[in-house]
Amino acid sequence: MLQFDVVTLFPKMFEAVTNLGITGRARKLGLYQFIAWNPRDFAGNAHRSVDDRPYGGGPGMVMMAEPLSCAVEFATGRQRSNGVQRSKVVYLTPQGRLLDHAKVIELSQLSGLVLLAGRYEGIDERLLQQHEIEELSIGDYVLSGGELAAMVLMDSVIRQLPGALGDHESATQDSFVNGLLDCPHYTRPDKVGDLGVPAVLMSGNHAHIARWRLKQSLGRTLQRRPDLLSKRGMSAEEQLLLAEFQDDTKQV
Ligand code: 6GU
Repeated sequence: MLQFDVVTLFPKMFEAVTNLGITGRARKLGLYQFIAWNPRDFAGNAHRSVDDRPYGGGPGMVMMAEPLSCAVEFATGRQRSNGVQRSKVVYLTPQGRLLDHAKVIELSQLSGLVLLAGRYEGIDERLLQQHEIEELSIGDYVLSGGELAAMVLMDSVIRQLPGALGDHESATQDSFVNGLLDCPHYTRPDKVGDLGVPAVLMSGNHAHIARWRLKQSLGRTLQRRPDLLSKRGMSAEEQLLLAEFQDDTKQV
């Protein structure tokens, strides 16, 4: 079972992930365990403060190394006594490497993750020097704290755990699994206003349907995320399908 220990000033925020939906069900099935550690409980001073003004001046506050360090050590200690040989510690920060599907798969294969969610302007750099910590970001924009980023990471990792998804939620057809964006989807009724459903999806011909879906995936990826397509490359068959997609869309 994957162990998630999260160091956060707002443990309650994580109830959204741990109690609801696919990720809530996965926890109840025992696919992962979640524990939150509040650095305030490790603050040494009487006021239980966990932040202070930045050396050198400037706006905002910086999270102090000591309470965070204690919390991380308790978290890794707990994981060790629960059979985790080596916990990976991740600090969620806009300065980190971008989280992507490959990293999600890598993390889903570990047995212990300690997630550090910062608040304020950042954390004392010496914490990152004291511990082996991987810095990860979820995108090029700023959040008010690392909690939402940690929850994004948790959700994306948990859905990869064997048994997390039901048959009708298969992860193998998701976007990014084959390096492409997902194809368009349709369900009943067959008319929405004057909009119908592509005839091929009603044909019952599974080979044609699979071919159409791959063509749509290739076309959408070219239009919306050409960077993904150049990174991935295309087979001769796929190049043919993409040329067809461009022909199809020209006529509209
Ligand atoms: Cl990981 N943390 C914060 N505070 N903001 C972010 C982020 C993380 N990733 C993108 N923006």
